[in-house]
Amino acid sequence: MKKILVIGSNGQIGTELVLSLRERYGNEAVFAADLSKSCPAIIINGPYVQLDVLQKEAIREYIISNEIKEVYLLAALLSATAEKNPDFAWKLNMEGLFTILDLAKEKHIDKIFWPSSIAVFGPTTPADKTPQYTIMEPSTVYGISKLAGERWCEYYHKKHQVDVRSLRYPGLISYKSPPGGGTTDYAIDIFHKATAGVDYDCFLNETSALPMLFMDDAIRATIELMEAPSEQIKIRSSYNLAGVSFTPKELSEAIKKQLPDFKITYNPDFRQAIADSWPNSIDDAITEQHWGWKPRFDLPKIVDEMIKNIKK
Ligand code: NAD
Ligand code: AKB
Repeated sequence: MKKILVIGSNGQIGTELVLSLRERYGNEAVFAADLSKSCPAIIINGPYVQLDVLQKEAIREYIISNEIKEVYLLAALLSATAEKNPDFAWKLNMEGLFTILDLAKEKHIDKIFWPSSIAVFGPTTPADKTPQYTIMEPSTVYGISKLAGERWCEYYHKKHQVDVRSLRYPGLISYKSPPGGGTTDYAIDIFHKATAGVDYDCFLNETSALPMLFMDDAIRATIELMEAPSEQIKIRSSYNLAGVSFTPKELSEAIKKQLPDFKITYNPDFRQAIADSWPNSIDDAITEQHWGWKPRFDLPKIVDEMIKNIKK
């Protein structure tokens, strides 16, 4: 039995990734790890351990003694939280990555998944249908850490044959666990307000188009990438990943088709500048070519799923 560790298991992605990996590989094969002492009820169906990714020796000892062979490293500060604490964001987002890359370099781990983000792009990047290879001058500490991480992943792969795989996730939309402090979080908050019959005051302006992806697609992409034969993974920095692209106004119009009384107002805050520096939409043609990626959820389908499940 291949043993898998998900670090940052209690977050927006970790919760759903742990559940999907356990369905696929068995509950006992997938170890969840996060800062909190107790395991959240939603992932209680398998092993859980309290681990701080910044405690390098504890992480090394846990992975080596439990013979963990695959690591999904999700622990990070996201864009909005990172801007409030840039020093710590840089430390958290980089140090954990080095600890895991080094374990793979020393052959303790066979495979790593580490997520990048559309935040690697910046204000000088072509904003529409942003290609895989383009100008990358991120202006947020989060984006800088993700771009540096991408370069280190590629470096460890080339120099030390580390099997590290990565996706540039867009904003991820989900209902099972709350988002962790990003700029795209509005596209989740809005559904909770709309289904509760409450007006939504959006922290981005009505015309801010951003790339987004439904969580089911993101989890499927992650598992497909990790299961693809190594020779198909020709990009070892990180792959562009596209789903849908919409503005807050377009999203609110789509919600109003189901909840006609829903009202939105706009009150942009510091996150507007972050959104303005990111692409409007992503071109992931190379990703599709290399390992066959295709999203399944368009905007109407996302709206249906979000409203239906939040109401439940
Ligand atoms: P999140 O904030 O919801 O979850 C992160 C988890 O990491 C939390 O449960 C937190 O407790 C844990 N964590 C923080 N510090 C830790 C530490 N020192 N040791 C162990 N665990 C720690 O974030 P998420 O949305 O699930 O994102 C996961 C990863 O995916 C991040 O690297 C993020 O940059 C990336 N990503 C997310 C999105 C998105 O829209 N959610 C988009 C692009 C990239
Ligand atoms: C954020 O908004 O910070 C994240 C991301 C796109 O990386 N959702």
